[in-house]
Amino acid sequence: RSMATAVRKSLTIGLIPADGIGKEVIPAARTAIEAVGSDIPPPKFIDLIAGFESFTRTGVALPEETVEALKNQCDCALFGSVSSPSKKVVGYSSPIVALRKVLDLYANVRPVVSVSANPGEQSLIDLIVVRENTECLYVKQEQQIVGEHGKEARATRLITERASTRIGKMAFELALARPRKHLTIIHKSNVLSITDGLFRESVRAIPTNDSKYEAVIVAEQLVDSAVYRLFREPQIYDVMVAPNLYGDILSDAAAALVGSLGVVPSVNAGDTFVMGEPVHGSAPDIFGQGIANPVASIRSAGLMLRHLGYTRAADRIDNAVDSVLREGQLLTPDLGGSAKTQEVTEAIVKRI
Ligand code: GGG
Repeated sequence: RSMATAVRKSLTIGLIPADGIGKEVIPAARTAIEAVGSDIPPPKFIDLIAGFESFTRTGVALPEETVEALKNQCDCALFGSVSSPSKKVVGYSSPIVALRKVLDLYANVRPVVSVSANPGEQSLIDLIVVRENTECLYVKQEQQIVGEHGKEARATRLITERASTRIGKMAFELALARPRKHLTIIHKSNVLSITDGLFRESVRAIPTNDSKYEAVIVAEQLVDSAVYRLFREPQIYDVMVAPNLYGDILSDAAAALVGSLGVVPSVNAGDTFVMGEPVHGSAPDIFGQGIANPVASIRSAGLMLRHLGYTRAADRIDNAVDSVLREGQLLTPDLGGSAKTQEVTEAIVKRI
């Protein structure tokens, strides 16, 4: 689904590497964008700050200047990865979760695609996880009290008809544009009949209210059995739409089917803005060694350009990545090789 291509004299892209290997792979994505030349308007890059490191340095995880620059100066953005601590840190809140909300980037579109043996051949795995990006348990309304039997922790899970319908529409649009036109709604409404029930009903109602989606074949699946079937027979899936937490987990799991989290891209998309983001996290265990896989970020840049309507540029990026992966000579350690981030980036850029 492409955002209408406005005629632009230049394309201003906010770069937010954030934490850990985000600092190594976002520069790689920038190089790939620069390599597409006249297939996009001349790119201008604005370096922006966010992350846990920013919080420890300045006390602010998502500076106001970053949000203002994204809203007022940028056409799109690329986000790297963030290292939020697993324990509550007073005053800290995840900047990526906040950014998705403040920019109303309500859809996280995560294509999980294996590289085919030969160019032009059908990929064995070719699915898209469409993850709702603004609510579910990620509203982060948690509290702990001391009850009759000791500590009790509670979290609010928010599901609204509005958010479920708009993510559902995004998923229907994506399914409609694909050859199989198949959509699976993921939920757990046998247990969570009110929250997941509303998600399921809202998505199910979409083709009833709009005949243009009648061509889409709709299936549904409980999230636990969806994970099982994803591992057993991934080829049954085409587009999967899920509430926030299930979508997060499903897409990381699906990444295992295509080699590594290091190759899976995403875009955070709203109606007026798009932000590319690799699905992987900040990988503190390998940060600083120059061995992070740049593919997920480079593909995220391509996906972002595709979303903006720059199809040729996006195709060139995807084809270059596929060709390097297919040749298999330059692979980072997550894919069993020993190549460095920079070597893989240079090989991709050469092919773009
Ligand atoms: N690029 C995806 C990413 O950073 N994943 C790690 C993640 O989801 N972190 C959430 C957080 O740290 O707040």
